Amino acid sequence: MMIENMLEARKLPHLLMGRDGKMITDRAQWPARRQEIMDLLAGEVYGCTPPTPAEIHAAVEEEQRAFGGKAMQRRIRISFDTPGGVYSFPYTLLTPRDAQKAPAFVSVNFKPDIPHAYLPAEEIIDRGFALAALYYQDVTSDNAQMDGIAAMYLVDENCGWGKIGMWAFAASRVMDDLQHRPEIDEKRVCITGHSRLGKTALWCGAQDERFSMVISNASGCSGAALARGNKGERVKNITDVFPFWFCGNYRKWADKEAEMPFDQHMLLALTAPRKLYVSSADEDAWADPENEFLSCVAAGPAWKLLGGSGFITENEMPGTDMPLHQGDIGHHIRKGTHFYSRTDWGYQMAFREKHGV
Ligand code: GTR
Repeated sequence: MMIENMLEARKLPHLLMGRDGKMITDRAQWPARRQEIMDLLAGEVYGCTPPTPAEIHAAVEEEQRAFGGKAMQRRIRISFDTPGGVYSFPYTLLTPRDAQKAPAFVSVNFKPDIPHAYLPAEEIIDRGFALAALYYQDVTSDNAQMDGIAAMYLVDENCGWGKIGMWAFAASRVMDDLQHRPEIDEKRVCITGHSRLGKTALWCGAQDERFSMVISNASGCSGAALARGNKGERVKNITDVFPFWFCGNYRKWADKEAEMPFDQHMLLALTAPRKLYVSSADEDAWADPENEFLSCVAAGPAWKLLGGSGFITENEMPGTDMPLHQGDIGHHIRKGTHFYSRTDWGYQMAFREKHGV
C-alpha cells in the first residue's frame, strides 16, 4: 500500500492545525504550536517537568585512561538543589584522547557497565565521538517506587512527571555539564536511547533544544510509533504494566487512541528543525516498525514549515538495511529483533558524520 493511504487510514490529529482549528502556514506560527503540543504531551502522557535548576555542580570523582589509552574516562557526579534538598547522581564521560570540541552522545542506558551489548563504547570513541553514559536507575528505579529523584519533588497524581520524564530531566543535567567542557562541542550533542530509554531520549530532546540531534532506537509505543493503527503494544498494554513511566492522565486514553488530541508524530515534530533519527528492527513487531516509519512521514511537515527537507523517502515502506539518510530525519529498519546493535550505532554515526551534527 502507498504511504499516503496508510497514513490516511490512521486519521491522525493534524500536526499543523492549532487548537483553535486554524492551519499553521508560516514558520513564525510554529513556536506557539510547538508549545501547544508540548503542553498536550506533558499534560496527557509524560507529566510536567519541574523547573530547570538555576545551577548544577559537577565533581570528577575518578579519572582513568580507557581502551588502551585511546580515551579518558571520568566518573562525574552532578548535584543541584531541589525542593527536597540537594540531589546528586553520577554519569561517566568518555572522551577521545586529546579531544577538543568532539561531537558527543548522551546515552541513557539499561546497564551501568561500559561497554555493554547495547553500548559499543570503543567503536564510538574510534569514530571521534565522546560518550556521556547515564545509567537510568542511578536516577530513579524502574518501578513504582518514588525513590531517587522522584522523592525530591512533589508529584501530582494526574499530571506529575513519570519515570520517563525523570530520566529525561537527568539527561538534560548531563547536558548542563557537557556545555562547560572544552573537550566537547556543545553544538553537536546527540541524545540516544533504546526502547523505554528511546522514549526517554525523544522526550528529553523535545524539551531540551540544546541537543542538535535526537535518536530513538526501537522506542515503539509512547515513543516514535503512532498509537493509531498500532499493531504491537497499545496504550492499554503499556499503562497496565508500566503506569509509573507516565503521568496519571495517560491511562484514560487506554483503548481510546482514536480520541486522543495528539499522536506520536507530534512528539517527533518537537525535534524540528534539528536532526532526528528513528531506527527499528523488522522482527520487532511489539515496537511496530511500520507505525514508527509512518510517524516520521507524518512529522516531516514540521521541518518543511521551518525550511528544512523533512523526511525524504519513496512512497512505500523501505526494506531492511536500506537506511534513509538524505533528509533531516534519518531512518533505518535493521534485520532482526529488539536490540540496540552495533549495526544501529553504525548507521546513526554515519548519519551524524554526513550531516555534521
Ligand atoms: C517492553 C515495553 C516496551 C519497551 C520495552 C523495553 O516491555 O512494553 O514499551 O519499552 O519493554 O524498554 O525494552
